[in-house]
Amino acid sequence: MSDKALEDLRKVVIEFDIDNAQETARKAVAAGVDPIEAAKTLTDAIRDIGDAFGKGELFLPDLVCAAEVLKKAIPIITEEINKQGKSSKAVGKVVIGTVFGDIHSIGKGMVATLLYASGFDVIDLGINVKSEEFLKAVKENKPDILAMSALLTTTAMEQKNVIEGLKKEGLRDKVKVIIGGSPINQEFADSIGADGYGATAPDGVKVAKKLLGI
Ligand code: B12
Repeated sequence: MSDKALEDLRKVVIEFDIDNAQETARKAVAAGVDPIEAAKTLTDAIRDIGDAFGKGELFLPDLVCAAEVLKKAIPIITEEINKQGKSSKAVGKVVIGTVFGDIHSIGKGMVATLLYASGFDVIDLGINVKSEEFLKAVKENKPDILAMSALLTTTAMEQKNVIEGLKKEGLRDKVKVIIGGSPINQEFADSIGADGYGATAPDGVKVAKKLLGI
């Protein structure tokens, strides 16, 4: 039953079936599918769409429709993750956002959800977040961790701009910085002076906890 539910979730993405996205996600939850597994299935499916777009086999409207499917399905899955996961006491505070020039929200949203479900207080600044806005949020909220997402090779360097801004403002040693997004890897994270990198949302939680010694 749960394999069929996962198959159906994959199908709504690759068939751009926006109308059935919510219903399919609800059915998956009702069938008792592990919500993390469900989120991974949706992610893998949209990555395949992205790869086909990268190869010129699909076009921008296809990306938009696949993203719409995820936007409808993910909230139902994340609600379930939250229901199952949230512990009562905050283990730390995170400010998170997608960097300036970048409007990709889905991966950042998943990282935010899993951090929340793992007990972190999460302040989500959204997408297209300017360096100044990250710095202001760090000053005002004093988070333990600043998490940044970038999905474009052209916006990845924005993560470095923010780290440089933290240094200029004397804030660099007050917050741990973690980064992620499809063009990011450990080597890049090291090269811009980030404290951690996660390839997936669960990795993000692991690295955040490790940095705080939890
Ligand atoms: C959906 C999508 C869109 C949607 C976004 C909708 C939305 N609300 O997010 C729309 C259609 C708007 C879009 C637009 C564009 N896109 Co787009 N998009 C994608 C696609 C297919 C999927 C992204 C996604 O949501 N994946 C699912 C999530 C769950 O995965 P994820 O984002 O990678 O996040 C995971 C990890 O990376 C990690 N993670 C992410 N952030 C963080 C942060 C931290 C701290 C940590 C620890 C971990 C972490 O955890 C997440 C969960 O496991 C990708 C393909 C791909 N392979 O990524 C292309 C892709 C990213 N897009 C691409 C492009 C080119 C564009 C456009 C420029 C297209 C255009 N010509 O206009 C615009 C750019 C707009 C802009 N200024 O940002 C390229 C980027 C190429 C490059 N290397 O720069 C890709 C790779 C497609 C391709 N193969 O060419 N896109």
